[in-house]
Amino acid sequence: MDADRRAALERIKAAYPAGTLLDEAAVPDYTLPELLVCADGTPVVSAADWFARRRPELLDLLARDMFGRSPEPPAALHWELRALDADALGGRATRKEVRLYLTQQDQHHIDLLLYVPHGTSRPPATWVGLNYWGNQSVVADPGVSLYDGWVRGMFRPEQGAPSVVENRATEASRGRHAQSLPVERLLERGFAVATACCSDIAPDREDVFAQGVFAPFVPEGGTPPEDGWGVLAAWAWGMCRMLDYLVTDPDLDPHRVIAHGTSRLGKAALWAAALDQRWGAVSPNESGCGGAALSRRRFGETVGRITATFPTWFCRRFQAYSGREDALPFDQHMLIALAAPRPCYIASAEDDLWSDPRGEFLGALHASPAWRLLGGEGLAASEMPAVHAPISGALAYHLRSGGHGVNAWDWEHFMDWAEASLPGE
Ligand code: GTR
Repeated sequence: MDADRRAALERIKAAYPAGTLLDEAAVPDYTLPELLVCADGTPVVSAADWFARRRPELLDLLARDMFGRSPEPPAALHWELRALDADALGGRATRKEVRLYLTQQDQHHIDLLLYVPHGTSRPPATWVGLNYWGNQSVVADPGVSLYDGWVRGMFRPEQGAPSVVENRATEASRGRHAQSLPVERLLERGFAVATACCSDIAPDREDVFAQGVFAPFVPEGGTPPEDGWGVLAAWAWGMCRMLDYLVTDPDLDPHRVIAHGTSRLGKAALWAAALDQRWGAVSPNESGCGGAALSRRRFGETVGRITATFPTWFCRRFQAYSGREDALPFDQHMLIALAAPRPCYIASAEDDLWSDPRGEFLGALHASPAWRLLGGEGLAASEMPAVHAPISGALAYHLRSGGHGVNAWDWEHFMDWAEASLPGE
């Protein structure tokens, strides 16, 4: 490591809260719970064992102690096509705005935006990612309805007209966050893309349990039970409701729908793929603590830190593991393994120490036995790769240069991987 890089790393580390573990040498010894041994001690030796016993057991543990238990899909789910433009984006795609009603009385709905590219030889694969600032924020298309619900304020001051004023998106927000879900580039490469605002499912704020999908599904309108779903589980569940619609749309290939998300939305994407095996693939980017990074390493963001800062994200039982990571009956390699044998791309960024890039890599590595058990291949390397040297395959990993976020370099690799690893004709 040269002197400039060393100095840059020191600056990055100094910006994190005091007491954050940021040195590899300080990572404590730990033993991961066995992926392929059932709770009763019997080994998991076949795909049948995995699907009948181990997978449901892990899903239950992760629901009980971490994400919280979600309701069954609502029987009353129905939808309405509210707008259709077969000539969107200069004739390159068909745009649909679909309202998903979760209850018969329309107590709550999710507004889904879908683009389908023109000129593909067969129904396309679809990327699905939630957004923070409304559907109009990911694409500069004046035909998209401006989101009128609550959105987060901006973290950083923006150039030009503000895209959020008093927690409402403005016209200036159109296309401002296109890098997070690059609709036009995805269409250009022949993918369909669907999005919804995460606030439509559950706004990321303290009083969330009286809002969003919690309102109709947590009857008392109060705090969910100790093992009841948190915000990440609600987002994951909401993504699965989007999938309920997407698998019925004749313009799309129902077997090639990819759950994507960066950071907190990446944690939710992983849980969505775990909950629902209809997802064809999953792409969690910089999902960090509570996502792909091993909790027992305690590197960067820890269970204690995340549950204190974001008490609504997980179920309340997860808080009991603050500082007690070794007592967790699982670790995050097990969450990743629940995606097996489907394609899964774990991605990290070199300077994003808070998300623990090595912990994310090790999560993928230790999930590999599930892919091998199910007839596929695990991660094709056992050492952390260099920056910008992706490990390709059904279970893929990359480390990008730079900090937290998602950029065009990430996306080109995600798309290459999707083309190579989703089922062919
Ligand atoms: C951070 C949080 C991370 C990650 C990130 C994000 O504040 O500590 O776990 O979710 O936010 O979503 O950008």
